[in-house]
Amino acid sequence: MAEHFGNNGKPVFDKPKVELHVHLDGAIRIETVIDVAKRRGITLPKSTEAEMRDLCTLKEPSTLTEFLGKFEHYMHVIAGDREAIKRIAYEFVETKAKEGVIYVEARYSPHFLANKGVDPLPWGQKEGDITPEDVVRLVNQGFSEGEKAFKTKARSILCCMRDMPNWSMEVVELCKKFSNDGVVAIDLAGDESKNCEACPGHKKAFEKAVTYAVHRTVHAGEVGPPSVVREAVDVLKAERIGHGYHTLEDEALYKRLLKEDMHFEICPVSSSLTGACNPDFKKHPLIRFREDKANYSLNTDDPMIFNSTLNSDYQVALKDMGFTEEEFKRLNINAAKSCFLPAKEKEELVNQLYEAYGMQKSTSF
Ligand code: PRH
Ligand code: ZN
Repeated sequence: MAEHFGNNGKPVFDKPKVELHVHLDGAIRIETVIDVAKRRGITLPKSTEAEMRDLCTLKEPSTLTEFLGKFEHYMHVIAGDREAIKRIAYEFVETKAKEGVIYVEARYSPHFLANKGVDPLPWGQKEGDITPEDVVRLVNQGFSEGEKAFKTKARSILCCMRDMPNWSMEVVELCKKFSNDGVVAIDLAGDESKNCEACPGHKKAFEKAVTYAVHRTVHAGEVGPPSVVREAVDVLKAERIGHGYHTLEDEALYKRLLKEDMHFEICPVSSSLTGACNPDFKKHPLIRFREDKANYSLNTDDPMIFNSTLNSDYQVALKDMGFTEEEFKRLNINAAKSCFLPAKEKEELVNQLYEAYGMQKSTSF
């Protein structure tokens, strides 16, 4: 029987947190999708909220490919609509603030939310007037209004998609253009099970990212083999790894990354439902990462599709893996230290956590 991650009660770590791996488009409220669909006169595949929720969420361990198919049920509602794009960004900050997150890096593909200047136009949309650059501006607006209202800071990571290498150069140019304005890094997301090696388009974009001093994270070793992680680090020059569970299958690579203090963005609930890891949390790679005092964070990935909150991921760590309050503090400080904010802002964030946790800066774990 699958766990129920939804309505999950009291926070297990009721202290300020940092989240580094969450997709904006996987964290939309289903109520918002329904509301926007009504306003735009878009017919949804299901007529009630409960049925829509059922359609859009994964309840049992599945595959990454099936999981990625869930976006098709609702992305056409939000994409290509200024008000909706800004709204999901604003509401996202509200949700994160409620979860006790004080700093979040949210990722999305600007192309997936646009309806102009994108080839092919996603989600069967008709050509409109919102370019990928407009999308970035709209998300920025939603985030900064959200920050003012809810006091949680949100920054963007722009995603290249594994099966859309022709979008990637534009993604890195957008990262550069908005580098002092809301965007902190580039990512490579999508179906690693189908595209094991990064296409030349991605390699070129990540090379450009290095020359532009744009920070880099890559989804790798989520479902793919350790070679994908090696490529992410050695070729794409990733500074953080999204998921990275399968790194453990190559002991030499794992040891090397431990030594280099590579940050792993771990998403426990996600990994059980996408089939990335054994759904038995007692056998989860996170246990090894913790034993080795690796540098990692805990993240939701796509809470709407997993019907989860950040607390679900902390709950799994507490109940199934015996995590302690001290480990929760340590991993959040590591997350803050590995975030992509400029140095001064990062230092402020790290200090904020030390203070909230009642710890000395010199504390070693
Ligand atoms: N692994 C790979 N790709 C993912 C994941 C998962 O962590 N979650 C979302 N995505 C993809 C979706 O296609 C989404 O539309 C896109 O990343 C940009 O957010
Ligand atoms: Zn992800």
